[in-house]
Amino acid sequence: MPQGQIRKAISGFYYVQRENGNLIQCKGRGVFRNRGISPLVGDIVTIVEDGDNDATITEVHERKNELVRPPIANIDQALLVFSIVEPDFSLHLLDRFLTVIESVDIKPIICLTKKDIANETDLQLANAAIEYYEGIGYDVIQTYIDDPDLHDLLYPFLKGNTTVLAGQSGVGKSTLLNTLIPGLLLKTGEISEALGRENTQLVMSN
Ligand SMILES: Nc1nc2c(ncn2[C@@H]2O[C@H](COP(=O)(O)OP(=O)(O)OP(=O)(O)O)[C@@H](O)[C@H]2O)c(=O)[nH]1
Ligand SMILES: [Mg+2]
Repeated sequence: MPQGQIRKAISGFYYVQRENGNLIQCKGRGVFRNRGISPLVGDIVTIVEDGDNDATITEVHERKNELVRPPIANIDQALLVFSIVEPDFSLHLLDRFLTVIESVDIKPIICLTKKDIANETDLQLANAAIEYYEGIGYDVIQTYIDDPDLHDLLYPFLKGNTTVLAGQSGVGKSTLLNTLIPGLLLKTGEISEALGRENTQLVMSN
């Protein structure tokens, strides 16, 4: 039976990407509710096609891991986005993120933004942090808005992996995604309404 991965969930419908890349709109199976199964974005599912580009999810496969906020499953890695300034870089918050992410078996990659507006002192602090975290085995990348090297920096990490972006509001997550994926046109510069201020997250894949 056909399988795929849920890529988005809107108003009771799930959009499942098939192996051929096509996205198909699916309903959840009624019995899921009774059994307490709630399909998540990222789930690998079996579907039965009802014709007319419509289908039903009949099985949710075992998850490798899942996050509660936002509710997503089967994440390989997390890009932990921190700005050097505006908002100021926080070692405390970074350590908290690392603890949470690693406890559910997600590989962290630390990403520092806004080096273009950081002063000498801020840059020195950031460089010391980079040296420290690289020294204990983490991958760290540093970037800024419209960085022409962003693709080259990130693609080796992103290719073939399901990645979640995590970070405080205003650190530049949407800006990063807009640079990586021309045409995505996520809103930037505002506090996103749906997801709250501290630890907003977005998913992308491959
Ligand atoms: N100078 C500079 N500004 C940046 C950089 N990255 C993001 N910004 C700006 O910072 C502001 C916030 O960026 P967003 O991409 O909206 O931040 P976000 O992390 O998506 O924030 P939420 O959606 O609220 O969680 C915007 O005005 C961006 O233009 C950067 O590297 N340098
Ligand atoms: Mg955003």
